[in-house]
Amino acid sequence: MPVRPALNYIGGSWVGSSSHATVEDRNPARTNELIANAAASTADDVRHAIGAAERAFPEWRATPAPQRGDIVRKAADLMERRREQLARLCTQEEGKVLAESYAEVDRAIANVRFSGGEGLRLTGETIPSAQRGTLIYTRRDPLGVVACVTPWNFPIAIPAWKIAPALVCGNTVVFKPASLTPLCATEVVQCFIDAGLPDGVLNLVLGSGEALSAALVDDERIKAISFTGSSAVGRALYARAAQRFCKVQLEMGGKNAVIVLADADLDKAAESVANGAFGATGQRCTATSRAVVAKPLLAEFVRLLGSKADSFMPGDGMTEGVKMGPLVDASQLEKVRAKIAEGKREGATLARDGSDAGIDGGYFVAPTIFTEVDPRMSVAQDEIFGPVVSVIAADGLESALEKANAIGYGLSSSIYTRDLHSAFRYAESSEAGMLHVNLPTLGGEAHVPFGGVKDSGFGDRECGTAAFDFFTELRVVYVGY
Ligand code: UN1
Repeated sequence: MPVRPALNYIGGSWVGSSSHATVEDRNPARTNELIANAAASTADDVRHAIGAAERAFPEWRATPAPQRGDIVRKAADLMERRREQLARLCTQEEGKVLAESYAEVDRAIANVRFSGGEGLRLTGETIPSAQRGTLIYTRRDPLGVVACVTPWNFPIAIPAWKIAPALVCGNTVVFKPASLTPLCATEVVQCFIDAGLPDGVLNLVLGSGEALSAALVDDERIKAISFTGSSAVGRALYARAAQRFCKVQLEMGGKNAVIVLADADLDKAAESVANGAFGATGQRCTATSRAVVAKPLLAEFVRLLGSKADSFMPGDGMTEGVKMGPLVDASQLEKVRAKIAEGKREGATLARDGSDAGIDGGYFVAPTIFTEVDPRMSVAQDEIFGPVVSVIAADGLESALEKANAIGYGLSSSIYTRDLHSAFRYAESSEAGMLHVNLPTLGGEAHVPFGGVKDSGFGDRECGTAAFDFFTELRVVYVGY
């Protein structure tokens, strides 16, 4: 198969990097398979993209919101028509199994369709004035040029759910996807182009964060940055953007716990932890990475979790029967293995060691389970972003809550119980942005706000109508009559 170029899209044209440099894009399940040579862009390319977006802004802003929404909705229809092609590309480029890729594409479609519809509902409010003969109303106006900076682990859905609301709100966009998934980004952009987006309204710049982030973050013309990635990068980005009061929205890491109380449906709880920990090879910020389990159930829980882990056969996500794809690249493989070694050194019991999956040709690990984990150990504190779960023992509800909360992150959490008091007590005290009762820590629905607290999230939520708060400026008009 000929190797495709992956190009930038600036001002309505597909173009290479101004430096002519490229980087190889390889299949993480078959590292000898070169998929594309992707543009390695420069700060100059970023500036060109911002310029194109700035020039396109007045006309796009003047386009009525329902018409902007129509174009975005057409992009969703095109994604639906290209569902299979997008899903296969996602598996080939990111590694997740095909069923997971289909689920991701479906989520992208739902998000984009929802955002398109919001073009009809970009409403403000009227507020009664304390003065006679005065009308007060609010407007939601676009910000200008905004940047969408996205990770490799949901290379279709996250770009879709940032770009679509940004556009419907009337902003023009510079999109900087993760350097590991340039073709998924290209195909998402193509859906928006083919839906009829005018030139310059959406621009794509491929390349590494190290090379491009300063040019994006420091440019006065960028009015907002929506970022998904690690907490360390998010923190640095926020500090820098704050220098010029640039609006930011940060979706960052997670270390999500499932609490399993003594009255839980144990099989359901173990299934939830297995799917949460090993699904998508643990490479999602809502993955389950801690199970905080009531002591009387502990032995049986670990046995059940182990047997469910056995069914997560690693391999090429294109292959029927494979349930867990590879890690995304060599550095993730090294990091996950190092974290497993660290857990052993700290004294946690390695009940199932997946650091060597015994498969050649890709970045494979297998499900890994630590037991007898102290909540202060690094395996219980640091985001690993691999199929590794730490089982922590708890005495009861309050001890479980304390252990689940004893962490810097706060994205998602869950409890398994049949007791109403425990469920609501959990809902009021879990330090996470997305809570689940008798459901996995994973995911989120397209039309529902998504995001975390503590080191996991900062700024307005993504998705749902919350995304429209982030991508607009609220203005107030006083009218005397
Ligand atoms: C999901 O887990 O279904 O980067 C979505 C991430 C999150 C999105 C996850 N921002 O993993």
